[in-house]
Amino acid sequence: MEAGLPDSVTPSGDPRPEVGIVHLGLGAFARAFIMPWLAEAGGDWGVIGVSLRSPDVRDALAPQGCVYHAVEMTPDGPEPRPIEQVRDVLVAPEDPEAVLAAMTDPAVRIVSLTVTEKGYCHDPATGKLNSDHPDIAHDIVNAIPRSAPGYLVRALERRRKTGTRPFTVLSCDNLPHNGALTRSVLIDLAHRIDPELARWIEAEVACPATMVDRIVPATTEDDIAEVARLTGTHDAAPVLHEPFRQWVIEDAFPAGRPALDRVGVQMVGDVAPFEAMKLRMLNGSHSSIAYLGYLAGHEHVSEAVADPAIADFVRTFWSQVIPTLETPEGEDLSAYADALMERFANPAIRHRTWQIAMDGSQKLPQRLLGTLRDALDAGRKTDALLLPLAAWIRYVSGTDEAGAPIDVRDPLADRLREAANADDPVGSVLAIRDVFDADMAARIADPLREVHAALVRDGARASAAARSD
Ligand code: CS2
Repeated sequence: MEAGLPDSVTPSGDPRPEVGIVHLGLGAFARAFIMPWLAEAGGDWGVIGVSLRSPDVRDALAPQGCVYHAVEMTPDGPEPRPIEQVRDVLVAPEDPEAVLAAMTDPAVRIVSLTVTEKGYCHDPATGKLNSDHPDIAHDIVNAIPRSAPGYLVRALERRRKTGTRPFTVLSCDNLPHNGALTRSVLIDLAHRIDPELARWIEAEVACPATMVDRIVPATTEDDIAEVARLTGTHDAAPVLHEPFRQWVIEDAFPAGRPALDRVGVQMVGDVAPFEAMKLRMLNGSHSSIAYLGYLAGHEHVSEAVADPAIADFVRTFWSQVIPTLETPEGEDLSAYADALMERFANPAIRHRTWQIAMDGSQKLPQRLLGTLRDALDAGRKTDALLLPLAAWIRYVSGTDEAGAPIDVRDPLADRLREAANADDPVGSVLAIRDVFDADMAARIADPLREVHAALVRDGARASAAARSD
C-alpha cells in the first residue's frame, strides 16, 4: 500500500452468518438495501454474491474480506455502517461451475436477484422470455449457462437430479409482477431444455413478488475518497444511499426465510398495489426527470427538481398517474408524492439523470406505458404522460439540444437511434414491437407526434413548463 493511504477496512472478527442465500448481481443497490436488511434480520442467511459479468465488485470486496460500508446520507450528515453479510463473491464467467455448485448447496434456500430489467432476457412489451436473446439461445443448448435465468434453471436442474429441495427465487428488480415474470421466464426456458424439468419447476419452485425501494446512485471515486475521510479506512466498494427504504414481499417461502418481518419489511399477501404505486409514481417520474432533466441540462435529479419547470411538471405527471392506481393498504398516494419530491430534492444524493436514463426500452413499459393505457381506457388526460415518452425519443436520437452527442446506453440503442433520426421519429420508434404493442402504438401515435414536435421546437424545459397545471 502507498504511504499515506489508510489501511483497508477489515472484518470485525465477530461471528458471521452461515451461507443461506446466493445473490445474483451484487451491485450498489443490493449492497445498500438487501444486505443491511438481511444483517438486521439475523440468522444464518449469509450471502454468496455472484457477478454475472465483470470481476470489479469481487476485486474490490475480496481483499477486504467482503466487508464494506453502507453510508446513509442523512440530513445531519453521512452515517457509515460496516456490513458483513456477504461471505464470498464469485465471478460467473471465470468459474461458472463454482456458481452452480453454490446454487446447488442444500444450505442455500433462497436465490435472490438484482440483475436489472434486461437481466431477465424477456421481451419488455409482453414479459415473455426472449428466445432470440443470444444468451438464452446459448443457455438452451449448454449446461454451463451465461444468463441469470440460465443459472437458475441449470441449478434447479441439478437440485432436481440430486433430490435436493429447490430454492425460492426472489426477484428484487423493478419489473411488473416480478415474481410471476421470473417464474414464466424460468418455466419457458426450462421447457426448451427439458419439459419434465419445466413441470417440476412449475410445481415446486416459489417466486414471491417484491417491491423494493431505496435510491442508491452508482458509487464514484469521490465517494470512495469521502468514505476514507469519514472512516479512516480505505473501502474500495462503499455504497451511499438515502435514509428511506421500503421492502414489500409476498410471503411465500416454502424453504424458509429470514425474519425480515421483525425488522420492518412488509410481508403481505398481494404486492401488486405497492408495486404499481412505486413503479408508476417513483420510477415513472424518475425516468421523466431523467429525460427531461438531461435535455434541460441538469446533471443530477436534485438539480432537476430544483428547477421549477421540472418540479411543477412532475407534480402534474403524478396527478395523471394517481387516478390509475389502487391505494395500497396503509399508504396515502398524495402524501407518497410529497415524500417522493422531498427524496428527489435531497442534495446529498448525487443521482445522475444519465444513470436513470439508461435502458429506457426495458424500463418504460412498466413505468409509463401501463399508466398510459389505463388513462386512455378511462378517457382521462394523458398529455403529461406523453411528454416523458417524447423526451425519451428525443434523448435516444443521440444528440442533445445544444447539438452535443449523448452517450445512450440501451440494449436497443442502435435501433432506437436510427428510428429516432428517421423522417417520422415517433412513428418509427412506435414501430419497435419489443417495446410497444401495435394497439398502444396506434392509440398514441398522433398525440405523441404533436408533443414530440413541440418538444423539438421549444426544448425540454419550455415543454415541461407548458404541460404543467
Ligand atoms: C431508478 C431506480 O435507475 C433507475 O432507473 O429509477 O434505480 C430507482 O432509484 C430505484 O428504483 C429506487 O427504489
